[in-house]
Amino acid sequence: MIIKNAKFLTSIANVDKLGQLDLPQFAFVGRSNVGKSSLLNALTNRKSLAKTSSTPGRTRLVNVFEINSSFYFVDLPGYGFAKASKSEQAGWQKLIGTYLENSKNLKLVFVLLDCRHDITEKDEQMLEYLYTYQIPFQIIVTKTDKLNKSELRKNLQILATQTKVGLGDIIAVSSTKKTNLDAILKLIKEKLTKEEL
Ligand SMILES: Nc1nc2c(ncn2[C@@H]2O[C@H](COP(=O)(O)OP(=O)(O)OP(=O)(O)O)[C@@H](O)[C@H]2O)c(=O)[nH]1
Ligand SMILES: [Mg+2]
Repeated sequence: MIIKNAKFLTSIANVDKLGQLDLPQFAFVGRSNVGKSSLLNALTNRKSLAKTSSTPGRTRLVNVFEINSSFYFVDLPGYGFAKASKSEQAGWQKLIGTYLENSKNLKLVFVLLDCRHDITEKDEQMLEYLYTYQIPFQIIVTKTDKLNKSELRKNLQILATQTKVGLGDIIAVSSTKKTNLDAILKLIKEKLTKEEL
């Protein structure tokens, strides 16, 4: 899979507008600051298609990017952003939930976890939610450039146990170093039919 072109399509703050997305979709979820927007940029080879920030809570809307005129990348707001007010958090949660439950064209959800941290209660809730609604997902472990090989191996084993998936079912990437992005692109290709590509 080669990403030839990527463009920002729209930002959605209102759940009513979500039904208008008519191409296949791949969504990125994970706690705030885990690297969702950075991964999207790395995959599309664009420096700042999706806005990234060292300040958590940067992405507050559902941002939709059109790829190769054939599918969408959907950058969802990060959960567990401590500084957001309760009502703000509840609003995002509703937006994310409504999106995930109602997107008929949702092919796969990438659930991002930071290789340096244990999974949080919010991550567990997200995984349970995806199981409950039978939404296909793929665990992506991010920021692998931040650890040495043996630390990474150890943490991947821990994360595999915590998420109850096999170690082989985890894709570990670095957006900064552009490591292992091919594995994600390959998966995307597999999820699309010939007509959709
Ligand atoms: N070293 C390293 N830093 C990364 C990597 N990916 C993201 N970062 C950094 O992590 C911070 C957060 O990245 P974002 O991509 O904005 O995270 P996000 O998940 O979109 O965050 P929200 O929009 O707040 O939910 C930024 O400072 C990035 O530069 C990576 O692979 N390696
Ligand atoms: Mg973001």
